Amino acid sequence: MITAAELATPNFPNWCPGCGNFGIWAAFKNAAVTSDWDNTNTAFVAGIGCHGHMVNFVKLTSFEGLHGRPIPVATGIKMANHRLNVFVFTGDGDCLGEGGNHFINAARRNHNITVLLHNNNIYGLTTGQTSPTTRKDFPTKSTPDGNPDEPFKVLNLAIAAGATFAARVYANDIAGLSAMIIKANEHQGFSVVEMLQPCITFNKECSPTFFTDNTYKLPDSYDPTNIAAALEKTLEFGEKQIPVGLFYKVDKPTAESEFPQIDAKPLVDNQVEKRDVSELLQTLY
Ligand SMILES: Cc1ncc(C[n+]2csc(CCOP(=O)(O)OP(=O)(O)O)c2C)c(N)n1
Ligand SMILES: [Mg+2]
Repeated sequence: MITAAELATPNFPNWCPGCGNFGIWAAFKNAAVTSDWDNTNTAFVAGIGCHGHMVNFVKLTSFEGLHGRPIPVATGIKMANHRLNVFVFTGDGDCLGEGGNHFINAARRNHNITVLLHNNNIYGLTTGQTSPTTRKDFPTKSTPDGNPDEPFKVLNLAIAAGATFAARVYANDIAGLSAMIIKANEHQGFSVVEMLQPCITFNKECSPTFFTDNTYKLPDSYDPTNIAAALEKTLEFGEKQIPVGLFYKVDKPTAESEFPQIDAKPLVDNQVEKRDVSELLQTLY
């Protein structure tokens, strides 16, 4: 069994004290220890931003690439070896701004990966510009007179694009987030967990009290299999009115299972042998 000590790196996170990334970090490590995720069965990819520093603080096979591109790297890893649990840590800017096209198309294809979306409603690392989830009229460094644009409704977008698992959790609810990460990984398909993350330095509005005061848990009577009801629920966002929990879940074939050569066995298990391709090349002249 993997232990928390084995997941630790020598570096203590340099996130601002009070940053929601600490809750996400703790919840993910807790999920990894509970589920025995180690370097033989798990890999993760992170985007660029404060969230992306996760690669420095969790000792598992990981990759941090270009801004907005963690999802294509993760889908590549999953296609090459679908035995692995594959996670993406991505920011609201990374996932929905620079990487928006990757997000919607990976959802549409139902790649069997788990996207952990750090939604602090701001570009954190670059010190506080408007992101695609910043609320309309909110003043930021890039829009000092107020954001003129409407934000994305993250889970509405995810479900409409084809995500087969869509949930929202407050980042500092460590036990709840940890359980949701495990559930999202168990789901066979494209899972999105929107994590409501305080950025205490560059978004004074989305503070821990803002989230604790205004979130409520979806009731047990809520049916996450009804897509129309789920899409409607994702539109709800207001004072004392931010639902958290599992909004939507449906079983559909994953992208990987649609390819018989991958479904039969992971690509990495195939023997690579040298072949003479000169005859094939002749056909191209
Ligand atoms: C292609 C590209 N564009 C812009 C940047 C500059 N940049 C680095 S991080 C960042 C914002 C990240 O915001 P978000 O994804 O919300 O992550 P957070 O820092 O809030 O965790 C930007 C714009 C970059 N590195 N690469
Ligand atoms: Mg952000």
